[in-house]
Amino acid sequence: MKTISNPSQSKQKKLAERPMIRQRKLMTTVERIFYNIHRKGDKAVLTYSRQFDWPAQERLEVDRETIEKAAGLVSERLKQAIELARKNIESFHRSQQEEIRKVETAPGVVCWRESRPITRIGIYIPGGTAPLFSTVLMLAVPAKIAGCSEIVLCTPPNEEGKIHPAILYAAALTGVTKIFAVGGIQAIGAMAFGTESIPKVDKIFGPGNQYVMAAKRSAQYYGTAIDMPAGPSELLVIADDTSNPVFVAADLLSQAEHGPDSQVILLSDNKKVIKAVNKELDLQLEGLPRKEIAAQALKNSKAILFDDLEECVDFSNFYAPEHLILATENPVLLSRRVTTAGSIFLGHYSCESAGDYASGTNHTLPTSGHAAAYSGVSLDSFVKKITFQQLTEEGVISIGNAVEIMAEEEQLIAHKNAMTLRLGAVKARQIAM
Ligand code: HSO
Ligand code: ZN
Repeated sequence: MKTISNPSQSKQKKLAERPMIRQRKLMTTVERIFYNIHRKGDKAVLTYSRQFDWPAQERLEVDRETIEKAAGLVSERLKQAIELARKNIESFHRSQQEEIRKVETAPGVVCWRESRPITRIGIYIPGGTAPLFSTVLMLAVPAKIAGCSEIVLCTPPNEEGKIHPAILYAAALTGVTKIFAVGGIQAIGAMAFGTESIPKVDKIFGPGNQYVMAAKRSAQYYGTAIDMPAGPSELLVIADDTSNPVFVAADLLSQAEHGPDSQVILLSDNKKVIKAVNKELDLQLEGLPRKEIAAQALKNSKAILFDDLEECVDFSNFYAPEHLILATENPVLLSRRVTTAGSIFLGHYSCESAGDYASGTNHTLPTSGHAAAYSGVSLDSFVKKITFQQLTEEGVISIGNAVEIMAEEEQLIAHKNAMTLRLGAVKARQIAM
C-alpha cells in the first residue's frame, strides 16, 4: 500500500476522494432497457436475460422444485452457520422495534407515531464468483420482522441457468415469496415497473455492480424507493501500537477481495505499525484465492501516518467510511470522537467479517461518503412511520387560536375556518353546560 505521511488539508481532501464513475453512458443504457421493459414486460426481460446471462432461459420464476432441491445441495455445516447468523440478525433487528410513545404536546392534544410495513419489497442479489447469500439474510430477515407481505428476490442465473443453492436456501428459509432468475438492469427495471410475472415493488434493496446501481438510481425517478445509493465496499482501519498487524492486514484484505474497485485505508500514529501491516499484506495476499482482485484493490488503497489518533479520527470522519475498525488500546473512548461511519468495529477482536456475516448487525451500509447523511439498513428501512394526532375539546381551546392567527397571516382562510368552526362549537357547548 502506498504510504503518505502527515498530509496537508488539501492533500487530505484528495485522499478522501472516491474514483468517479461516468454516469451518462450508463444512464442511456438503463433508460433504453427500462423503456423496453415498461412496454414489453416479461418478453423484454427474457430477451435481456438470455443475452446477458442464460441463453436458453424459458421462464423467469424459479420453480418450487428447484428451490426445494437446493436445500439438499447445502451442507449441514453451512445450514448450521446460516441458522446462527439468522438468529443473531433476527434478535438485533427485533430489538429495533419501537414502542409507541404518545406525547401530550398541549392539554388535549396528543401526538404519536406508528410503523406500518412497506407492503412489497424487492431484493437484488448479485451473481458472480461470490454468491452473497449472507445478503439474503440481511434483507429478508428484517423485512419479515417488519411485516412486509411480499418479498421478491431477483438474482442472475449463470450460463447454465443455475443459481447458487445457498442463495435459494437462504431465501426459502427467510420467507422470500418469489424468486426470479433475473439479474442486472433488467431485474431492477422489472421490479420497478412490474411485468406479467415479476411483481412491481415499493422499495428495492441490495448491492450490485455499476449497472445495477445506475438502474436503482433511475428506478427512484419512476416512483420506486431504494435502500441507499451504493458503491464499492470500503474499510478504514485506525491502528495504534497495541494493534496486531496480522489481524489488521487480514481485515484490510477481507474488504480488498470484494472487488478490484474496493477501497481500504489504514491510518496510524505509528510508522512501525504501517510498516508491519504492509509486510503482512504481502505475505497474506499470496495465500488468497482472490489475490488478483485484492492486489488490484490494494493499488488504489493507502496507508496514512498522522501525528496522533485524534487526527486519524478526524480524517476518517471526513472520509466517511462504510466500515471503521478501531484497532486501538481504548477504542470506546476514541469512538466518541467519531461522527461519521456506516458501522464501527471496536477493538482487536471485532473484525469486519463478524458483522458481514453473523454478529447480528446489518452489512448493507452506506459507501462512497454517503455515511455523511445515510444510515445502514435497519428495521426502519422496511417501514413507514405514520404520525397520528387526536384533539379533544380541551385541545381545540389549547391551540385553536394560534392556528387561526397563523392561517390568517399565511392568507389561507379555509385553513382558519376549519379551526374557527370547531372553536365556535366547543365554546357554544361550554356555554350551554
Ligand atoms: N462487506 C460486504 C458484505 C459482505 N461481505 C457479504 C461478505 N459477504 C459489504 O458490506
Ligand atoms: Zn465483506
